[in-house]
Amino acid sequence: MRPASESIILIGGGGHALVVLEAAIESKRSVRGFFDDDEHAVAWSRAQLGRLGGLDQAARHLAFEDSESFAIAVGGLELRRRVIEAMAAPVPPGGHAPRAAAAVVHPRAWVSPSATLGLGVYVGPGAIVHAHARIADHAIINSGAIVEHECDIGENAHIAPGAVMGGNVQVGADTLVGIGSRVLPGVKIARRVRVGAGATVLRDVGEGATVVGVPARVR
Ligand code: JB3
Repeated sequence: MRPASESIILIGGGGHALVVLEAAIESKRSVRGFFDDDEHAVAWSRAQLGRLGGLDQAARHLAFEDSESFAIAVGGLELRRRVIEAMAAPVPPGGHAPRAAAAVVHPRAWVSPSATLGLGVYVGPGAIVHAHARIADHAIINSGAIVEHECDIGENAHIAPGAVMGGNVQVGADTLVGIGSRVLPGVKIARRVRVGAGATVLRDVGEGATVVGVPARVR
């Protein structure tokens, strides 16, 4: 049986890692270090968090470490997806499947008791996740974002700082909803979409599209 009070490690050591680190510390989690190819990454140079190895070494480390969970702490969605796949890869001989990813929720976020958060989700300070919203694994609800009632946010989607999702909005996996954008109630945004910063989305958006402007149009 693994100990209950495990520490977490961060996979990534850049700007997004800094905010995940502070949210973890503020919520009384212990963070043991980070993985990043850059040994001078800001998690070390600004926050003095120890570097444990390169990004590619994280899955192997976790396969042999009984007491640690992890949080993906890079912001780029394609790189996050590569890390998710690496964590799901076959376990090396003698190792074990990594612990489930840890959700990191800043104590100044507000998450409704009826909302559900998946594994490895990050919810930043000032964010609101309202009644019966569902946030899938590894999604980011960044600082000050609002996810209204019954929204469905897909795996590894990123709701960027200050973005507002009206009630019953659906956001597909690997979709970025940009800083300060707005999505009207009931709108469905498919997978791998990019919503530009400040856009106002009035209508459904199809897979892989990039939409910008007010009202948002496909670019
Ligand atoms: O806007 C906000 C509030 N946050 C942004 C966040 C969502 O995304 C933030 O401002 C950044 O723009 C971005 O944060 P992130 O992903 O931490 O970016 P950056 O500070 O550039 O750090 C990325 C880390 O991943 C760096 O330390 C790189 O060494 C590493 N990295 C980036 N691309 C990579 C690659 N490593 C590998 N192995 N391969 C890559 O392609």
